[in-house]
Amino acid sequence: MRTFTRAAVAAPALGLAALVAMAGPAAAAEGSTQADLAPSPVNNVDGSGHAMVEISGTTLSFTLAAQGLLQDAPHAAHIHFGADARNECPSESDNNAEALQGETNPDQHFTTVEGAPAYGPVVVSLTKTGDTSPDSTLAVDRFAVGAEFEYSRGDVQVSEDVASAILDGKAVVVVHGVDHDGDGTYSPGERGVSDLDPSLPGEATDPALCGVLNASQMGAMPQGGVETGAGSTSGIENAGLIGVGAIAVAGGGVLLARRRSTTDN
Ligand SMILES: [Cu+2]
Repeated sequence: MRTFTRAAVAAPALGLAALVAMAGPAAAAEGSTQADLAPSPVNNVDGSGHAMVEISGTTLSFTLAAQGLLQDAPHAAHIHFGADARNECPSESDNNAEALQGETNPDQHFTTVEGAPAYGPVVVSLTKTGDTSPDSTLAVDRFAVGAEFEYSRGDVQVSEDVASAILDGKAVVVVHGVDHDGDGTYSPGERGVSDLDPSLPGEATDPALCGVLNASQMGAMPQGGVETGAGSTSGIENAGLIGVGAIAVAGGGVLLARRRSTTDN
């Protein structure tokens, strides 16, 4: 009888250990995902790109490459995800014919907000330095500058939900910044000011490239990376935009607020 009693006591203890063990691997999810980036609808970008994202637990590392973008201009880039989003890149039918705040000629311009039902809010800002949270959504002084770029970062901390979404193929990489009127710089022009932040031209925040992160095979080498030859030698125009970084945080707050409202549902 004594052994029976021990067994009865031991069983629940084992059960608890098993639960803890099961919680462990979930938090330590590992994997590699990649996305081929293609032009967003409507915005007439003739560019492409590639993103690779690796997850180890709640630590993320990434490489982002793009080409064919507006030269000498900063290009905000993020991982977007929304539990209520379609978890895909937007299509032309997502273009809202009704003008958003600051938007003119809405049928000719596809804005970041219009893509939100497809890809959701920002969950990671793919900055080159500093903060990588949604607070840095429009921190244009810390994103890559130029028509063509490639950069990598590690040690980006994300939530377990975001890590899972990425590994499940539900996260979307979006690179922003287009030159609708072809004047060689971000200007309000016919597009107007940004619906995310009226202190920025809409051209600075409209989506240029998009791609869904999908699981890649173990050990697969990244492919389709963009050659970084004639790198941008700018910095002058960029310097002028550094000042809007602080204001940009307010715009990030808008996206953050959107995120909260969607995730709380
Ligand atoms: Cu974005």
